[in-house]
Amino acid sequence: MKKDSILITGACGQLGTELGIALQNIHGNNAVIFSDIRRSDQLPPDALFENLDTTQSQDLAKIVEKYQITQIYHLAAILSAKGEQMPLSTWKINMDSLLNVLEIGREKKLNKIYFPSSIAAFGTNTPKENTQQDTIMHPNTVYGISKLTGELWAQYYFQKYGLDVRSLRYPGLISYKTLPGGGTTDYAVDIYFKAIQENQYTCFLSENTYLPMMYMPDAVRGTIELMEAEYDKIQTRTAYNLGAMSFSPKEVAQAIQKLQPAFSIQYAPDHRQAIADSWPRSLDDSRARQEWQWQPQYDLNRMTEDMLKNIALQLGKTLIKQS
Ligand code: AKB
Repeated sequence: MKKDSILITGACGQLGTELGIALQNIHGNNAVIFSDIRRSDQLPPDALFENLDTTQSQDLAKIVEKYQITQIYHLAAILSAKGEQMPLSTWKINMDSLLNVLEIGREKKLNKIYFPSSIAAFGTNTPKENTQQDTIMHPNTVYGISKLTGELWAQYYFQKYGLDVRSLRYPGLISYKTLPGGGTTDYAVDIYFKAIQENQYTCFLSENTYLPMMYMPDAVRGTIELMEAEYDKIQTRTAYNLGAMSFSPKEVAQAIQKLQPAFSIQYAPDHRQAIADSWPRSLDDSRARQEWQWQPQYDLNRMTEDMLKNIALQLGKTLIKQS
């Protein structure tokens, strides 16, 4: 069988860098092509990189040809909060790039395509607790509309052309290696950095805003497990709910205080509160658990210990248990 050659779009984003490194470990450095509109310092120095704006179909086609690409992880997108500042260009960027990827997948008969969906695909009138896989979906942000539409396009290309497109509805992703940008769940990353840097944090969401969240090692493993699962196991061709934990800003602050009792938090909700309020508070991901045996490993406390330890190391600070 031909060896896989994998293209990651939006590879310098929060998920792309870590996912790309995990894929390099499995397939070898030369089998993974990182691409983005510009290279970031976070990429491994030996990473193969191409400048690519995925809204330009001819540029995408050239790279697919150059590296004889067999799989694409299409991560390039504008996220929820930033998208609300530029709705029409967000729609254009998110949809044109996805359709370009699906079309090249169809034309070149690529083995597999990965497209990330999000909890943003749900909306205000979705039942909030333990949100089901199949439920009311009327997203309120342009990012959410693009994710729901993207799920339907993914399913369409699978049903009509047999293209093996797979997708997950990610919760908020939390990581210390590459920072997120432009999302509503970004507070759950900022809070850990500010805890180490300033021992206090002002949160842009209110204290009892519960949202589904996931630590990056789980997200990377879940994505690869989905992509490596046997074809017949993938019965859901829109996107799978993917859960791990659910918490509020108050609860993450309490988890930090177990390790840094002097840490303090204030609340100053802004325009992102309405976006968070339109999303589920927790997810039912039983379909992913049943069909391809999804199982998260990190809960809030385990993640908090790991985040604080690693950010302190990164910033050259000592994590002292203060009492
Ligand atoms: C965002 O906040 O926009 C993203 C997401 C939940 O998809 N992190």
